[in-house]
Amino acid sequence: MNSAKVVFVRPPNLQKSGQWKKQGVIRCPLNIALLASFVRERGDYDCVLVDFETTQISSVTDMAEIVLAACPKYVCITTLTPRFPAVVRMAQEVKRLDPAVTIIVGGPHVTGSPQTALFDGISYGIIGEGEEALLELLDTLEAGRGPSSVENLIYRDGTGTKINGMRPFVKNLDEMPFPAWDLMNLDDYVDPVYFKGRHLAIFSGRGCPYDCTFCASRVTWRRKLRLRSTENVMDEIRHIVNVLGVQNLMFWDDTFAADKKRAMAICNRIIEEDLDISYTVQIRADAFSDELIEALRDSGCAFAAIGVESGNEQILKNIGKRETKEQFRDAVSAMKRANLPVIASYIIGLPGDTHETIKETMEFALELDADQSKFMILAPYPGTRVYDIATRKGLVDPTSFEQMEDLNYYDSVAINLSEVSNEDLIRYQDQAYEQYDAVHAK
Ligand code: B12
Ligand code: SF4
Repeated sequence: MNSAKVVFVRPPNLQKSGQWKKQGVIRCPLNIALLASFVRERGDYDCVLVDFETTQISSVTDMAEIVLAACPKYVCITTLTPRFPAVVRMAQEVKRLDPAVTIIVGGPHVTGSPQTALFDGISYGIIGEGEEALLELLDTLEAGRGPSSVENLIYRDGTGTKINGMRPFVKNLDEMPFPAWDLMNLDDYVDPVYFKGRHLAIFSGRGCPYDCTFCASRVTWRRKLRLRSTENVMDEIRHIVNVLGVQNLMFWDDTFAADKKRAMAICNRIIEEDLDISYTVQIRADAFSDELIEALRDSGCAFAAIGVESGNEQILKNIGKRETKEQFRDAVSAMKRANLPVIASYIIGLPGDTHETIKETMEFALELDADQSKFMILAPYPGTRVYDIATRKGLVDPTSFEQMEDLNYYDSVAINLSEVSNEDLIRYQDQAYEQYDAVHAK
C-alpha cells in the first residue's frame, strides 16, 4: 500500500514591519521539521515540507496550488497568532480547490485559543506538544476510525467544537528523531546580520519553569522543563556541522542555562571537540556566572539574548520576572568585561506602565547599553496571563482577524493594558530606538 502523503506548511510572514524582515533574515521552520521527522519515522507517511516564509507569495490561490501540487491527503499547518488569518484563508482555498484534503492546524496560537481554532476549512486542531498527537490522529484516520478518543485533539461532532484532554508530555526527548532537514532547501535560511552563510536552529530542551505574565511559553509547555542529555545535543550539533555542513545555529530554548551544569557541559564539549561553530542563546540574567560567560564566549556564542523587559522594579515584580535591576546590571557588565555580545529586549506598555515607568525603561536601556537593544510593544497572546487580564477587561475579540494580525510587537497596539495611549506607546517605541541608537553609536 502507498504511504499517505502529508504536506507540512509554514504560512508566509505577512508582517508589515520588523527589523529582521527588512534585513532579509529567514529562520528555519524547526517545528514542522520535527513533526515531519516524527511521523515519517514512527508511522508510514510520505512527508513534504512547504515553507512560504522563504517565498514572496501572498496570493492564497497561488499558495493553495503549490500545496496541492504535492498531492496531499493531509495538510498540516503551523501557526503563530498574527499568521492565523492567512492560515484560515489558505485552508479555505485548499478545500475549495480540493474538498477531499484534510486540514490539520497546530502551534502556539491553536494551543492558546482552541475554542476558536476550527474556522471553516480546518478539520482538526492539535493542542500542545504535537508529535505523538499528530501521529495518533493520522493513524486513526488512516484506519478509518473516528478521532474522538485522540488526546490533544480539537474536532467537531454534531453538536459543535470538542476539545479532548491532554496526553502526558514526551518523557525522554533524547528518543525523538532529529528534524527532517532533508525536506527543505537549507540555503534559504540566512541571517546576514549575525551569521555568514546559512544557519539552523536546535532545541536542547523544552519549556521554562518561570511564569512571566506576557510570555507564551507556558501555553504549550505548561512550565515543565525537560532537557535533552548533553550527549544527545552534541550528536545533533555534530550532525548539523559534519553532515549538513552548517556552522551557524541558534539555540531556541526558552532559557539555555535553566540547568547551569548542563549548559557548561555543552559549551565545554563544543570547545573540546573543536567544532568551530557560531551560535546564539537566550538566557536569564540571573543564570550568568563568570565561568559560564567565558565558556559561552570560548565555544563560539555570537551573542546571548536577555529579556530585561522593564526599568521599574515594581513592574518587574508585577510581571513575575523574578529578576532585579541589580541582576541585569551585573549580568550585562560581566558580559561586557568578557567581550560576550549581549542583546537586551524591553517591553513598552506592560500592565500598569505609565509615562514615568516607560521613561525609566528607556533610561535603563541607556544605562545598560547592551550591544543591541530591542523595544517591543506589549502584545497579549492567547493563553498568557496578560491575555486573561485583557479578556476580563473586555478588550479581546478571539475571532477578530484584525486583532490577531496586530498582535505583533512592532509598530501596532492590538490591546493596550498600560496607562498611556496607543499613540504614545508607538511614540515611545520610536523614541527608545532613537535615544539608544544615538547613545550607543558614541
Ligand atoms: C523561532 C521563533 C520564531 C521564528 C520562527 C517561528 C516559526 N515557527 O516559524 C520567527 C523569528 C519567525 C518568529 C516570529 C514570531 N514569533 Co516567535 N518564537 C520562536 C521560538 C523562539 C521558537 C519556536 C520553535 O521552533 N519552537 C519549538 C517547537 C518544537 O515548538 P512549537 O513551535 O510550539 O511546536 C510544537 C507545538 O506547538 C506543535 N505544533 C506546532 N505547529 C504545529 C502544526 C501542526 C499541524 C501540529 C499538529 C502541531 C504543531 O507541535 C510542535 C512540536 O511539539 C518561540 C519560543 C519557543 N521557545 O517556542 C517563539 C514564539 C513561538 N514566538 C512567538 C511570537 C509572539 C512571535 C511573533 C508573533 C512576534 C512578533 N514579532 O510579532 C512573530 C511572528 C511573526 C508573524 N507575523 O507571524 C510566541 C508565540 C505566541 C503566539 N501565540 O503566537 C512564542 C511562543 C514566544 C513566547 N514565548 O511568547 N518566532
Ligand atoms: S519570559 Fe523567559 S523566563 Fe519568563 S516565562 Fe518566558 S521563557 Fe521563561
